[in-house]
Amino acid sequence: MKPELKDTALILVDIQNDFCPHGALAVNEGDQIVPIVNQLIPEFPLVISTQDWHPSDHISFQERGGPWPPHCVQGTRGAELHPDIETETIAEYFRKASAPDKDDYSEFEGRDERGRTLDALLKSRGVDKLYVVGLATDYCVLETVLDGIKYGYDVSVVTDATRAVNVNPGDGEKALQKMAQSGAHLVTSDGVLNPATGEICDLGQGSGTCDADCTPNDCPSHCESDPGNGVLNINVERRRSSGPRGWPARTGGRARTDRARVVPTTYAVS
Ligand code: VGL
Ligand code: ZN
Repeated sequence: MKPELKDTALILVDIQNDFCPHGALAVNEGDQIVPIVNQLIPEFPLVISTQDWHPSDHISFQERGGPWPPHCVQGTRGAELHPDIETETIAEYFRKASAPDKDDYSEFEGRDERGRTLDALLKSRGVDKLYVVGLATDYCVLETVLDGIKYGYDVSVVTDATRAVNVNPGDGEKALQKMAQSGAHLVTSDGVLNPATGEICDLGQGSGTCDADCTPNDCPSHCESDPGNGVLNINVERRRSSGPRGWPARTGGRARTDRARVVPTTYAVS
């Protein structure tokens, strides 16, 4: 486990057969996130998996006037998690949208086998940061991330470990933008697994990745002293994170976390 991911949970949103190729509500490339998710799992002290879990007469199904073909019907193979997910260290499972007359996209509406909500479980474990992966970007990932922020968590979305339904082209991109605008961090799995690469410089004006435009003036704790050399000094960052002689780190008045924040340039938020 990475020490910077203490108090952090990884939430696997609905990585189920029906949302993967050949499934009842197949998400393009839905299965391609599985190897990435499997790489992320060992890095987190708490891993939680969720399922869309509908009765066969669910209100979201087209035969009842809903938008979707029947999918993730309780007890069917389509509702099972993708078989290649490494489940050994998944600590908790939540299921949602299991009453016939109500649909839910947010996993915060789900319950575990003891009837607990996700928020109650997370708070009982002292979790205050979430990393969200899974299916689909434009529905359950989106609503789970927005709810997570609403419930007070620091939420990161691992963008390459999500895929969108894209009922309308671009829905997935729009959903990511909405998450970022709502305060979620958009990160890549590479940034989580190798935090020295592509770290976001958010101390100076014009936050952006530490690249050739980045000077020590912009981001004194990130850059090597050589102006604009584009090299991250991760050791300096680590030293500063706990501050001198027991004092909190100086952050220029902005809340900071110790971990790397990586924002792919296409989704960069100002
Ligand atoms: C989902 C559509 C219908 C999801 C669930 O998990 O994103 N999408 N039901
Ligand atoms: Zn559903």
